[in-house]
Amino acid sequence: MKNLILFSILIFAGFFSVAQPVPSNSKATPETVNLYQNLMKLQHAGMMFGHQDALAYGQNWFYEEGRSDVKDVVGDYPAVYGWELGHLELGDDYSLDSVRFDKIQQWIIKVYNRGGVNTISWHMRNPLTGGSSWDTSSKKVVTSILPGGVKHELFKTYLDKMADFLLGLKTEDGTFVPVLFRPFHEHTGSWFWWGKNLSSVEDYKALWRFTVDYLQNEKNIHHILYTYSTDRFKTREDYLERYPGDDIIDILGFDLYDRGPDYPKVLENCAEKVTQLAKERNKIATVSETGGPVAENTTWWTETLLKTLRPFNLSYVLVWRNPYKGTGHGAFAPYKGSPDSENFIEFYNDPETLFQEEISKINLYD
Ligand code: BMA
Repeated sequence: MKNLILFSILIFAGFFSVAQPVPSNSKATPETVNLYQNLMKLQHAGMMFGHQDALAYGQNWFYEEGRSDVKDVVGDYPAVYGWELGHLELGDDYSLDSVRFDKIQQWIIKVYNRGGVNTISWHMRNPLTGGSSWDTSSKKVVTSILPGGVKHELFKTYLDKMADFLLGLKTEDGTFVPVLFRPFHEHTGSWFWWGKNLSSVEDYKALWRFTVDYLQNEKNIHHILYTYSTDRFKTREDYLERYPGDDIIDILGFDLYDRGPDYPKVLENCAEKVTQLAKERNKIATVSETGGPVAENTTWWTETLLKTLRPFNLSYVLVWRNPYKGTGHGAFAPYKGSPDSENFIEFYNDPETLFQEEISKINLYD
């Protein structure tokens, strides 16, 4: 039944849409254009589930080929896979979460081959101070990396490394694998060096515009959909304050974690605003990061997350990582034997949620 509804919507949308929306980059590869158009249609049919670092490690394992904590619980993979590229800019072999970059490339290609969706985040180090993404000791970082700034050349080397990584995402027949790219995220907060109180509105927008222009025009990279992703916000104006422009952004998202009783209300407000803004602009809408206290609130998946998001046309909701042995924070997705597993199975079985097996049948890249 679930699949029947899904296919009917996609076929109907395919036959009757007048002008198909296109990604912001007029040189986007055919697979990227197809992904964009199919994600647009799919967000009316259901909401994909995503998990950060899903294939790399889980609560109690690291690098076990074919494994995923979500799969251990429901027998199916997530539909969306998040990957973190922090420390790529240093020329390191490993991400800040200890995952090899060459393995991430292999997994991204594997996911593409089975019809899943890949999204990349980048907790880039502070190019001015040499500290981490969370080093907010200077308000001059963004200015310093823009053209004319003292760290501009250094920043370009960061982008060069990102470009090399992205250009390495190629299948055996030479097709570039489309990915969603979500840099400079959570900028309505002030915990990263690119955050609200750390840079001016103009500089933040200029940072985005330089980055996209450099990757597209200097590096000839055309297999990316760009995601603008705030943290919590109240109004449409708040959301759009630092929006760099419809001509470079494809996906409108926000990150919001459940850290207290106001979560459902705030989530509802953000989802309502973002889906509306995306609709007006012919763009895709997402909850680009979330996570709840699932160890204690064991019905969080259906009673909090799904109940709140069900009314909205969202492409996907991605939960953050399950750190190996709980280092740093607890697991945001279920894992074998986790107290929320039963509720997650209910979430999985709900017609609204989409996982790998369902989206494999559609072929988002065709
Ligand atoms: C944060 C935490 C950190 C991690 C970072 C980048 O939210 O999960 O442990 O290093 O994201 O993935």
